[in-house]
Amino acid sequence: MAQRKFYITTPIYYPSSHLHIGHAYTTVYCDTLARWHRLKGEDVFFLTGSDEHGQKIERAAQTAGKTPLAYVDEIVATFQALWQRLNISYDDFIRTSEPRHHRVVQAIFKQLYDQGDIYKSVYKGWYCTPCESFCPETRLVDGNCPDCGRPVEEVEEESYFFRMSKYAPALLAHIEAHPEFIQPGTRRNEMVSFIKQGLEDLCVSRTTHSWGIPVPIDEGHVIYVWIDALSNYLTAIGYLSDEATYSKWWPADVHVVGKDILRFHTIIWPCILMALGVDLPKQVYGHGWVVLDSGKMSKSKGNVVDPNVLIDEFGADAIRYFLLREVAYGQDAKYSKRGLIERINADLANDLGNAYHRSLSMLERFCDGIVPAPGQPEAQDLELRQLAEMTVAAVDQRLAQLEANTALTELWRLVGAVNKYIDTSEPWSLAKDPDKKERLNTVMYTVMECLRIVALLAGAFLPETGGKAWRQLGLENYAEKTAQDLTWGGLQAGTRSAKGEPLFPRIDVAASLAVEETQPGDQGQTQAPSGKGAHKMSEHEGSKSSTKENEATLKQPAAPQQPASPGQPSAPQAPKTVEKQDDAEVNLITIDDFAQVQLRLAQVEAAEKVKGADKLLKLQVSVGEEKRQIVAGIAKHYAPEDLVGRKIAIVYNLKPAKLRGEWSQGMLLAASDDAGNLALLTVNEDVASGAEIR
Ligand code: ME8
Repeated sequence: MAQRKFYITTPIYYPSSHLHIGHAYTTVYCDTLARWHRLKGEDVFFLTGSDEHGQKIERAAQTAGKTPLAYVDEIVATFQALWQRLNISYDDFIRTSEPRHHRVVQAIFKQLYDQGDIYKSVYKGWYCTPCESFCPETRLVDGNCPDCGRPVEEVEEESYFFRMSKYAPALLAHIEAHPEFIQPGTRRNEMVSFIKQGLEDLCVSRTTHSWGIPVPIDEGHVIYVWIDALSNYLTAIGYLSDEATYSKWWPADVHVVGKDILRFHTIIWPCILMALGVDLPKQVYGHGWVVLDSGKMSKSKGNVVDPNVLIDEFGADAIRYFLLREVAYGQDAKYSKRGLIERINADLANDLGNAYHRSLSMLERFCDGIVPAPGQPEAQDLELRQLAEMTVAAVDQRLAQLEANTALTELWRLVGAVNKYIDTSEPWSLAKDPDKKERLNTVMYTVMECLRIVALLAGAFLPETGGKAWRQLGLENYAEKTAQDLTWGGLQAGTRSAKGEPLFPRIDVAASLAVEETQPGDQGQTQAPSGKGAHKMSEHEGSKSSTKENEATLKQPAAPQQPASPGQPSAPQAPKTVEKQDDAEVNLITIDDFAQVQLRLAQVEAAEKVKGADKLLKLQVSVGEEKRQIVAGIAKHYAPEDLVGRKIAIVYNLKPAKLRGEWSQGMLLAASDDAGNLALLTVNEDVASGAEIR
């Protein structure tokens, strides 16, 4: 059977300014689809590029004292650098200033002119330079552009026009016959009613600037934006230059755009294509906006979020994950730095990172780091296997429906199920009983095989992480894997794992937001934290603090000697000098100091001794939905089995640290007296695990 092809495009972005996370979203989204279709063994062509002509760029270059080409060269280089940092796997980057594109655009213009679909007339009306768009007076909003809200300029000039109105009936018929053509479906009616209002002929040339492709039959004119820009989708695949390549890829399987330019792609572009006698793209998907709390990102508001700054701080995959996860199909999504960090901590560090880290740790401890051969599966093993198989199908189905966010939800359901399976099958208990070796092997194999499948599935969304996870499992040649490798049982017994650092360190929310607070010009859209509420979100990060340091912490009393009560005013009402003296003597802290320590109730799910450390116990606890491991110096006072099921108080936002090679993600609280008695702090009433202690 012939190999299926998949041709996907992003919009070509204007190099009039730098790209922000909205542009990054579109491109990451397309990259995910491209990678997924490649994994499925399809022949993929993924196109992106830059839309370089026009008055706006000409003016910006003038202001910068550069030629337009020198100006765009510099900015386009930053686009390409950003795509490299985000691991965008495009097959071609088209620049509209390239000669290959000039030839195609001029030929298209000439054909349309020769067949009478382009004619010369006079344009009189309103023009929005930022949008590169003419606007009928009836659409102006308070005299401003209806799309961007900025002032329009009145222009009158001789122009060429494309007879778009002529193609309206055929376009309507096409939309009706192909309901999948405009995505999301909710936007289809909007487009249909726009067409039904009557399409005006489209102005396709300008004389007010010269930075563009000259009209082939009239040197005083340059071809105006949409014929120039939209034709990039044809140029890049060899239209009019390489028939075989062109007919291999066209029609495009999906043009992905933001909702701002859906109309251009579902009305102007199809009309041009119909006039040329070229098939229409199979689908055009207009996704929603990435917006800020303060509304839309815009240069003039000074609130655009630079993806480079976020990649510097959190890495490419964290940004990719956030964008793909937050933007629901056809909907707008909010970006805030806090939201980003919460996603990283909850989904990447806790769920995904923890699943690998704890599993690989157990494989090392219980199986010498070598994947064992499984024994007879039990019901819960088969259930997990079934879920893994269903997840492969579900991710595929969601991506076929262009829903990257729900595809991730499906994948995370599997990650969550792996964590739960570990909790309930308790490999640490099985490992203690030599009679249960076969059961342990089955459990460990099931876990590792799930994680192998997760690593492959994750690659389309998080290419760096997928590869890293794959290597930690001891596997090779990640880039060469295909959907066939998603079949259950692909993991060979005997594979030696290579556990490394956790895939995602936890981020300290308060510290990260505090950096932002000190750099107001940087990511000015996010509110700086203040007061107790802000600290409540604080979580701890992957830490390099030494074992020694943490053991010292464990031995110290958990609470200050004279803790401030929650109702206490934040500073004593006394003269400053006295206050200072008192503070020093009794080690007073303010209520704000206290608020920095997050205390939570946790439930002990499992406990065991730490090998080679007679004072330490290792507890698996749940804090609400979250699973953590805590190592505590209480082995002399409690037997592991006495702790299971107990609710204990923990310091929730302590930096994780390693104790005798084991991660401790928090600290439990205990009271101890001089006689050597020790008792864990717990609650007498039924309060849910995860509850805050204040
Ligand atoms: O329109 N949220 O280029 P452009 C999500 N050159 N996506 C966003 C976004 C946001 N806040 N802001 C921008 C042009 N985008 C033309 C396109 S195509 C033949 C010509 C994304 O630089 C989204 O994909 O203004 C939007 O359509 C595109 O960037 C606009 O990029």
